[in-house]
Amino acid sequence: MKTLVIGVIGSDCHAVGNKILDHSFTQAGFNVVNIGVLSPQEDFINAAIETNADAIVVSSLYGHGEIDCRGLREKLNESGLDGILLYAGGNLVVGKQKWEDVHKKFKEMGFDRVYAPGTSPEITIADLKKDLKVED
Ligand code: B12
Repeated sequence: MKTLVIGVIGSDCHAVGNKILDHSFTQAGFNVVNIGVLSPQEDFINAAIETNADAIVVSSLYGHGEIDCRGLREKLNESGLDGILLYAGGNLVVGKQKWEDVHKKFKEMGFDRVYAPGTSPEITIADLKKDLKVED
């Protein structure tokens, strides 16, 4: 069974989507380690190390995702988690920035997949199965 660390990064307290993702990923057959809301980058890294995780799925809802996520890939690399699958989604930036620009920015920050607002968990589940080579 593949292990996912999920959580809401930074000073973000939006809790409902996190619960839904936890439920959806668990139902889809993943071992979910949910570090919850208000999670600093270090908590994602420590949880991934402690649980030997296969992927990290970061949520950001309150608009400060870019600041909160910047540097996470570099810190993962320094912690020996180089190459770990890293996704981000939610409402990653404030207001109405062009999605292509946001997507490009997060890809440049080292995220493997970046999801637009309103993306359903099913899409992420299909991508996780593909990227982690999970048989259906
Ligand atoms: C409820 C709510 C609150 C509550 C949160 C209570 C709680 N503890 O959960 C309170 C009142 C505390 C709050 C506060 C704030 N909020 Co608020 N809040 C909302 C609201 C109305 C609903 C959020 C919600 O629960 N949605 C339902 C769940 C199911 O949806 P979700 O959270 O979006 O999650 C789904 C998807 O995003 C997606 N998803 C999430 N993560 C990921 C990750 C991946 C990889 C993928 C693929 C998908 C994915 O899947 C989830 C499940 O379907 C939204 C507006 C809205 N209609 O969405 C604003 C909203 C999120 N809030 C917003 C803002 C700005 C704030 C504040 C900054 C306001 C302020 N100035 O104080 C603060 C921030 C507080 C903080 N430190 O976090 C903005 C964010 C704007 C942006 N990003 O551009 C929104 C969009 C409102 C708006 N239109 O302006 N908020």
